[in-house]
Amino acid sequence: MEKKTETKKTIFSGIQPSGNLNIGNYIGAISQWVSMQEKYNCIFSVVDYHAITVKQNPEELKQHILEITKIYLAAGIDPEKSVIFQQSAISAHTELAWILNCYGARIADLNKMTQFKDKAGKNQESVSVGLYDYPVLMAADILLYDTELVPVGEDQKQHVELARDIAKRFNNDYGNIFTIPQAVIRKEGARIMSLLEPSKKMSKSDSNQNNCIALLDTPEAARKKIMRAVTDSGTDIEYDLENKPALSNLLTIYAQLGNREIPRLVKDYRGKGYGEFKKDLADVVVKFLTEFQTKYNKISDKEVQKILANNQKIVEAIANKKLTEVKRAIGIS
Ligand code: AQP
Repeated sequence: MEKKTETKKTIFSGIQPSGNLNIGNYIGAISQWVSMQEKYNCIFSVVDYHAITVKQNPEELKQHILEITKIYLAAGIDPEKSVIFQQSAISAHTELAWILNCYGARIADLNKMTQFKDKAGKNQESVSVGLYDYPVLMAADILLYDTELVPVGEDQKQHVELARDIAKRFNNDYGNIFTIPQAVIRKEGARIMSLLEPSKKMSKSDSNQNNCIALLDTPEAARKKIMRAVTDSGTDIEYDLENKPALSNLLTIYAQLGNREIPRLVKDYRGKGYGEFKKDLADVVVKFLTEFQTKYNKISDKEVQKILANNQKIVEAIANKKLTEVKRAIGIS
């Protein structure tokens, strides 16, 4: 990372290695990060302690940690400008999370979290305590680095708001320790929906991977998924979230990955059918994936391990400084 300057704001964000990263993660989160690198001090984490809130296969988890780091790099995160690190390597994250569990977070807050309700479903009593407490660890991730901006997809907005509330409560009791963060959510593409069930979010841990285009899907597989994606009744290509949610989602993907404007696309496809639209969209997705994977395949495991090891020291120093400040404030250091 370039030297932290007083004039540059710090941004922090992360993704959990809980499955195959997909174009939703790319459009909603990673693509925003890439464009913010010049202007901000950037810290991006592979948040593996978040992934284990749901049981992971150890070998797959190990693989996904390397994979995500490579995806960050292939997407354009420049290790000369931004810091990429593995969350579990920095013990300050879990230490601060514990302190915030005690001082700042409330049961009433966690009970409101929609992601927990969605993920736990009917099993709220039997899922892990970690899944319930996930937002407090996320607050710790953010608050450790005096983060001002958190670029995320729309589903994470509620968690960033909780981090703000926790920081404000803590500051109220112990002085001005934490910077109050703010979520940055893009206007278009903040919530890419599932291909077969457009009422739900495209999610990397979806048990039906036909709902998602993974960044590492083969072009042929991605093409098939697009061609099989559900569409709405009618024949016109229109952007109408209420009446044509499936098509609106496909138009958003087209616009984001093909670098096009939605109104222009709607104009270009006037009088044309869904079949032609989907075929062209598949071409756009295949082109994007092919270019992305060419970059991805050039990055070695060794290179990734070296970046993670080097950055551990940089990040540890920042995180430990904040943690010490917090411990002093509450009287345990
Ligand atoms: N469908 C989406 N559209 C736009 N943005 C999305 N993000 C996730 N899904 C979409 C954003 O990508 C980042 C990933 O965050 P995460 O891995 O910490 O967890 P998540 O939000 O729960 O993402 P997933 O893909 O749904 O993972 P699983 O299935 O493991 O829970 C965040 O910035 C998120 O907003």
